[in-house]
Amino acid sequence: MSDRNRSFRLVVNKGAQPLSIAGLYLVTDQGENLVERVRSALRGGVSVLQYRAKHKPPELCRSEGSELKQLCRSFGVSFIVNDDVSLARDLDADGVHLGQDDESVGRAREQLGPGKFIGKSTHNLDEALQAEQEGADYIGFGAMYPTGSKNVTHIPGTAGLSAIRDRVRLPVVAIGGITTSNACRVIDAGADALAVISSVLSSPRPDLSACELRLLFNRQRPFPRGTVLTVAGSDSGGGAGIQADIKTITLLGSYAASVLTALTAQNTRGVSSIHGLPPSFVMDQLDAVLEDIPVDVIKTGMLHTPAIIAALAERLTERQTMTALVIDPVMVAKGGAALMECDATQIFLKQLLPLAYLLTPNIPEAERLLGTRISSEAHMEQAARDLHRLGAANVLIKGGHLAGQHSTDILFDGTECRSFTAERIFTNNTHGTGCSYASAIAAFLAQGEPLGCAVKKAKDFITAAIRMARPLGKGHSPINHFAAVRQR
Ligand code: 3NM
Repeated sequence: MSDRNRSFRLVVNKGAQPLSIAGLYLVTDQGENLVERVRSALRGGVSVLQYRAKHKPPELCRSEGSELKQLCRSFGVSFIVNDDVSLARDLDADGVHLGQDDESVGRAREQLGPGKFIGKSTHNLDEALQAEQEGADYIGFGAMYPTGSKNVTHIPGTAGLSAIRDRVRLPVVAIGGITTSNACRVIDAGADALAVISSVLSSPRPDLSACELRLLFNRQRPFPRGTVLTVAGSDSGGGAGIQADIKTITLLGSYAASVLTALTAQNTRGVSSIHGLPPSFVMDQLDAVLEDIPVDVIKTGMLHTPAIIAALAERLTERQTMTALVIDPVMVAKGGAALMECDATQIFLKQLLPLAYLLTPNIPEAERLLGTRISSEAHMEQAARDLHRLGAANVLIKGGHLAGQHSTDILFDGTECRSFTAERIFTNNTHGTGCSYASAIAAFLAQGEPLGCAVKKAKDFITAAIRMARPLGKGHSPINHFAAVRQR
């Protein structure tokens, strides 16, 4: 792929951002509440919307198409019409996508005029080269996998995609059966865009599914790869909090931005005092970062007060686009100091937890959030399911507080539970473990790793960092971020 010419044809949309065919390409389905589901998906990070209105009456196509086009305009998303060149022209769409049986690229270009995208569905190298010769701007290529959304007869798959990739200069939009579980393979095979219907539009949370798929494209970027914003408290001892987060994120190869919620006077023996920051100043920091720096993942740690939690939840809900949120529900320091005020729990449960892409409680935190006792892996699994029911899309319960030769964490993604097991290291030198683990997961997500891989890599990192901790101070020594990264 090294000498691939990715000279995308760009069109400028009425003075707004240049549009391109890359990233997440959403194709519409025939289900109910289409506009609302598309709105949610656009919030999650769609780059291109293709309106595919099979068997709908022309009047409905015009009104629904027009509404979807306006929605795309407000998000800066390219709006493409499937098959129907006249509809594309009437709606002043950004382009049209043609099937093999539709009219020619040249004819469509004549009707739409210059500066519009024309895409063509292809299933093999000959069709792809033919589309290029005809003057298409991009090709659709599929199917990648069997799918229930269309009766596909050709399945060239990722092997077929790799085989055509270096022979075709146009952007390639891979399609067919793409899900969060297989999308990495399709991107790694050379897709410039992923076209999906069901994995986003049949999801109970189109925004989260779109956000998850969009993040995977970061795997193509150079290092430092991806940006994580940590919202947490300062630990003057440097072992936990914002200091641990920034070390972890930076050493693992992502860019770290930070918003401070509180300053703690702290060392390895404990917290001696806390100076909370005014919620309005916490929000000023958040706004300053988000209005300027493209943040891929937000990670939260010590949020301290109900007012900060409520303000953060409100800001994140108001934003036009969604950013993946990893919440480490920090409540009590190792020495017993309260890092979340007691009356904050209800606000946290009601307002912030439902915004979580991933929630990462340890056992005492999960117990406090749910008001139950957790003393086995079966209880952990139940707790993960219960916290998912309260609104967190994915829940990782960390088993470090149980006994035994192994330390097992349980991830529930709304469908299945997965275990992540490592040797238990019998040590007191664990200061900063929770902050660093959640930051490592956030960094790997920002680098385009799917959730299961991000957790596995982060677990390996944190286990090594605990194993290689060196005595420092008179209490719980901090983990060794530097040595753990060198060992990878
Ligand atoms: N075209 P889903 S596969 C519209 O192979 C379409 O040309 C295909 O839907 C092709 O993301 C397909 O739900 C359906 O699998 C894609």
